Amino acid sequence: MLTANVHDLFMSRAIELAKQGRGHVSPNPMVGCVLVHDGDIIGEGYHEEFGGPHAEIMAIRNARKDPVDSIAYINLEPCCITGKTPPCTTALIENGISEVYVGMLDPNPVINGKGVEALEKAGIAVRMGILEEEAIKLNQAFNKWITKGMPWVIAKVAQSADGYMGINSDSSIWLTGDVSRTHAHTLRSEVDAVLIGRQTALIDDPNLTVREVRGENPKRVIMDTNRKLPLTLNLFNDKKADTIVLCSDRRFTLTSTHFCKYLPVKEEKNKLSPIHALKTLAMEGISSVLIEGGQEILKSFIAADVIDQIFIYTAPEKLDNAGLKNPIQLSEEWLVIEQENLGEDTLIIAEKGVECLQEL
Ligand code: AOF
Ligand code: ZN
Repeated sequence: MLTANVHDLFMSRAIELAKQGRGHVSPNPMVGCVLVHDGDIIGEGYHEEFGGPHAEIMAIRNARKDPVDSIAYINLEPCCITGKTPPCTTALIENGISEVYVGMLDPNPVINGKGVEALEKAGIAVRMGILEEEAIKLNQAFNKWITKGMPWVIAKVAQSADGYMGINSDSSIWLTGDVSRTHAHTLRSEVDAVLIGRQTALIDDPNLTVREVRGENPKRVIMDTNRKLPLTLNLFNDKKADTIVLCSDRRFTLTSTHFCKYLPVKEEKNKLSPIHALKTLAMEGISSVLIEGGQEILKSFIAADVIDQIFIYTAPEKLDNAGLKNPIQLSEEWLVIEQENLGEDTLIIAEKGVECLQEL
């Protein structure tokens, strides 16, 4: 009989393996699987790419001996459906797995609990909720996307010590240091899409790619109601990642060109609706979005109450009565979950109250 602590250790390894799929599996969840026989790990695997084999199948394939009678540790309930791949429950049953330890139920409504049922029906003992909090956190984007049809939304802002994002909306100024820049690039590499407004696209002419760290480039999304942005912008020419332009559905229909995809979105008070914009992106398979500005976009997303997580990078210098105030106020509904120094800067990460599994 293994001690409880050992179960946590094996699950923790499954979660580490799962993380290796980051940037390659979305909008599928990140899943890892460890097979243990007589206290030894005999096989490991993870979901490596969207459409590819699931973690359980990889672990069975990679096993260095017959997996019969081994225990499987998986951060997500095994699937029992034929999606792009056959059900993992069948593979676990057919390979004689004796016990399955699961991090969290699959929130995917077509699976949710039915995977566990299928295993138990076949006489496999299932233990739920091992490192559940970590398992939920790891797949927070997938959990929201699959249950609500909305992506996980992160707002990122860089500000001066006195709370300004810049001098005015017609100019661009770099406030934070190198460590913050690297950190922000890691953040980019962890989301499916980065979203900016028309003004930021015009003034900064950004690439929105991942450069300071190794990682996948997210899709680039620009809100441009009237499709007026010049096609000379980097985002339309560098071919480094897909570019999506969200525009008004009153004037435009869905169009794809070789330089971008135009997606029509509902208007509300002459602006694109943040909620409809996010739903439209979710339908494109985008499960997480990083909003990188500017001020107008941040204001409209805050007003629509659609932000899940906020990253505030604060530089040590003041800007003394500049014109562009950071519109994000951390009111009491926000919980600061992390605070760290990044060189001379500080980073605060805040989240809305964490949802429990039942609410997903
Ligand atoms: C698992 N193990 O490693 C993953 C699971 O289209 P498919 O076949 O890739 O199935 C996608 C669904 O399977 C996905 O929405 C989620 O519910 C589950 N993901 N399940 O047993 C895995 N990635
Ligand atoms: Zn599966």
